Formats: sequence, C-alpha cells, structure tokens
Amino acid sequence: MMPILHHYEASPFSELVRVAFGIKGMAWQSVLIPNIMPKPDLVELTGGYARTPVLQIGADMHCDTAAIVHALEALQPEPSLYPPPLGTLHRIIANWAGGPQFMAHVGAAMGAMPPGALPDSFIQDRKGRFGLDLNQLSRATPHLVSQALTAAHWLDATLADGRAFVGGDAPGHADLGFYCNIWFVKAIPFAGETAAAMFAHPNLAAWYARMQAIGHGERHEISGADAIAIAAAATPSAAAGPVDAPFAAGQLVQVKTDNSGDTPVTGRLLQLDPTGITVLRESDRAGAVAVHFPRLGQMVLPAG
Ligand SMILES: N[C@@H](CCC(=O)N[C@@H](CS)C(=O)NCC(=O)O)C(=O)O
Repeated sequence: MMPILHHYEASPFSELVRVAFGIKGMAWQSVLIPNIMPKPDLVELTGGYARTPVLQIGADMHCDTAAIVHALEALQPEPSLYPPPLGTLHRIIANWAGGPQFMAHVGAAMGAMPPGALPDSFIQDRKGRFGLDLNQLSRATPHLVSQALTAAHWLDATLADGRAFVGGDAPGHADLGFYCNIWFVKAIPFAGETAAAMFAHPNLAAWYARMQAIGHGERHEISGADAIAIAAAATPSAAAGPVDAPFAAGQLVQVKTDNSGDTPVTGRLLQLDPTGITVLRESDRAGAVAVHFPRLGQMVLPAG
C-alpha cells in the first residue's frame, strides 16, 4: 500500500521524511496540511496528535519521524536507513539532531526574522501550543546560532576523512537528522549569514549537495478527504505486540509527547515496548485506526 505523508512544504521534519522516500526510491502520496491549528482531517485520523509530519499507511497512523522511519523500514527494508557500520547508532544521532539541535536551528533560522515577517496567527499558534515566543526569540538567537554552528563544525569534522555520509558510503537516519536542520536554516533568507557560515565548511557543503541530489522519490498529491477515505476502507495492520508492565494489553491509555502541552491520544494498548507504542482507537469518519508512536519522548498514562 502506498504510504501517505501528511505534511507542509516548509516543515523540516517533513523534509526528513521526504528525503527518506528519496533514499528508498519510494512512491508516496502527499496530503498538504495547515501549518497551524486547526487541522481537522489530521486530528480525525490521529485522535489528537497534530504535529507535522504524520505518515499514514492504510488505517495505520505513524506519529513523529522516529516512528515514521521505523514504519518505512518495515514497509521497504532496502536500502536501509540504518546501514552498517553505524546501524542503530544512526537513531541516537538523529535523536540528538531532532531534539536539542532542532531548537538551535529554529532559533538560527527564525530568530533573524524582522518583526512582521511571520503572520500573527503563526506566532500565536506557536506561543499557545509550544510556549515558543517568536517575538522574543531574537534575544536568544546569538546563543542558538552558536549551538547550530557547533553542530556544523562537528558534522564537517566527521566528514573530514573523506566519507560520503555520516556513517560511511551510504546515507542513513543520522544524515537525515543533520540535513533537515541545515535545510531549514538555508531556506530562510533572513538567516543567510548563519547559512553562509555553515556552508563555509567544505566537507559539509559537499555532503549537503549529495543529500540534496537524492530527491524526494515519486510524489503524488491527494486531499485530506481522500486520505480519510483510504483509512476508512482499510483495517489496521497492527498485530498485537508485547506490552511492558505496569500496563496490560487492551488497557485504555493516553499517549502524549513528553514535556509538551500537546493533546493526548486516547486508545487501547496493542503494543508498548522500547520499539514503540501502538494504540487502537475509533475515528468517526475513518473507523478503527491504529496510532503508532516512538517509545522515546512519549508519556503513557492510564485513562478512563
Ligand atoms: N519529534 C517530532 C517533532 C515534530 C515537530 O515538532 N514538527 C513541527 C514542524 S517541523 C511541528 O509540529 N510544528 C507545529 C505544527 O506543524 O503544527 C518528530 O520527529 O516528528
């Protein structure tokens, strides 16, 4: 079944997945979603998770790039996004790039914007949902730029022995993590000075060109209503997996991004172990859907 990416063009985490499709040479369907709330079609499918991106495979929704990459590996194992010799270490590096380093790159990219460059609705959305005050970001920007430039220095040093990608000859999840952060800074013209400092690193610049050349695979546009119809016609593929104590299979739980004010997703546990979390829920318009999360970074609480 062709995977469906719910995303918007300017989203760095979405770019990570689009290039993952490129590495795997996959065909995929694209649903463009709003970059602020409300997102009625997306939330209908996920049960509350509203971050970007989300990957849909039939009636299975994969929330967060960590769960998305995991699902893509299962759907099409080759070429792997965890090539040797790094293997699983790719995941650890990508987690660092998508965690602390993500905020540094947001600051480097958006902190340089003059007042009025962003619509007020966007500023209010990010303040209300994430406590991110974009109007105050410029004060923290020099520090955040220094953190992003340190990562650029490390990446360049990693590549200095002539390797093509972070782990050697083949690109993987770690490359995607670094790439989408730098891509975001490069995309914002106001951040030109920081981008220039990053691209002054010759190994980084050559690696970036290799990553960019990978492309996005084969993209086909569909609507949010199409995606809901596809989910309604499918049944969740999720086979029940292990459920770690103190939780039990079938238990009603809430899953929520740690340290966030995000809306929790409520459903019955199908799986809960270090490889991920899956809950089953009913959607009014799509019927039974399975919603998948990574274990790291998600809080699970008993519900009901
Ligand atoms: N840990 C998540 C983070 C996703 C995330 O924070 N995405 C940003 C956009 S790139 C977001 O959701 N922004 C708010 C929105 O799109 O409504 C992942 O890896 O997918």
